[in-house]
Amino acid sequence: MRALITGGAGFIGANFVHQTLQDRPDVAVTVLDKLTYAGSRDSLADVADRITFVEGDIADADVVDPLVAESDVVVHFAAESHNDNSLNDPSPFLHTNITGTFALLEAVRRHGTRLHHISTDEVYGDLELDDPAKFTEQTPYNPSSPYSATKAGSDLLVRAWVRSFGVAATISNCSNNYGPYQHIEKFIPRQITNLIDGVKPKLYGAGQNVRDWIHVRDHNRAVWDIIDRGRIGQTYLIGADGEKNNKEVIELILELMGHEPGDYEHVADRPGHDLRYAIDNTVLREELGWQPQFPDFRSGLADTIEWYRENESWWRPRKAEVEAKYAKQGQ
Ligand code: NAD
Ligand code: TDX
Repeated sequence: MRALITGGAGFIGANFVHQTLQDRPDVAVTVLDKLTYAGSRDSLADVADRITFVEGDIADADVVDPLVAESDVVVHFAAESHNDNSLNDPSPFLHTNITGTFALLEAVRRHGTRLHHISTDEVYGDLELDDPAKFTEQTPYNPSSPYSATKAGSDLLVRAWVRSFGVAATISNCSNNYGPYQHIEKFIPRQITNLIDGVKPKLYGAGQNVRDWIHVRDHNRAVWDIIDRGRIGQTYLIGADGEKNNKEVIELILELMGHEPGDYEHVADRPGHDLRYAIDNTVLREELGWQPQFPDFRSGLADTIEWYRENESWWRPRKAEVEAKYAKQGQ
């Protein structure tokens, strides 16, 4: 089987490439990645001789078409992925998330290639903190930010191409991932690398916002389960019952890195900041038999801290620029 992995030089995609090479020796891997600020060849350096790497834009039909033609499955991770960036400049989010997904859909339509589209629980908007409800596959779309609106748009394009043109696609909407190779603009690696630098972690607003954390390897195992056994046209929610508020996460990072739990600072809140995400994973568990292998957030976080300590050369070149951008935003 030949798999075309878009966004394979990003956080989740790079982990997916590593896991696929480890667990699926029958799969030949091609990565298509534009190498934006978020992508890094370094994330694939140790497997460079085992994959085909193509630097290019998913919105460029001339690049995409021959790659899709020679593939059995397209696993579509490529996206602009950071909410804060989408508030500063939504334009690349429309280009990659909407126009890029459209270009891939047209290519899989032409060549009859199977597509799995990676999306986010943020398409459902947010839940109240005291609401016992969780998102299900039936929750209506209600995105809040330019990022989540463009992801919602891309999901709806996929659904329309399945219904209108019979494209063989599935969609998954996952909660917040953590683990190695995550860009240091994101919440958890930003705080870990701040502490390594002797800087206090930064909590947006009061820090009561809840995210439903899942280890990246558990997300990616679910993606293979869906490619192997998912029903065409179906949406699957991926989550590991990992709800925590941001203050709890910062306190745990502080504790695991040997600091006092209160040793962080409050910074400006994110405009339109979603309150709570929570995934009901019943369909994934019952239909596909998926179970998380890393359900213990504390030990997964400790391993992640260790990874950033041991791989400073991977993140160090980006740190000053990321923090300068946040400083301008009062964050
Ligand atoms: P990331 O920002 O770390 O990586 C994105 C990758 O896509 C980068 O390598 C970048 O170079 C590449 N890319 C961007 N624009 C491109 C283009 N036009 N053409 C080709 N490549 C392009 O993102 P991530 O956190 O790994 O997220 C991957 C996917 O998972 C995204 O679709 C995101 O919406 C989804 N997702 C992420 C999370 C999370 O917690 N990070 C949770 C749920 C869903
Ligand atoms: O310094 C920070 N301090 C802080 O309190 C940063 C960077 C974030 N936060 C808060 C904002 C969020 O409530 O932490 C939470 C997590 O923030 P992000 O890492 O930016 O993630 P989020 O906005 O929840 O979106 C993530 O999960 C869903 C991914 O970036 C998306 O790609 C995915 O779709």
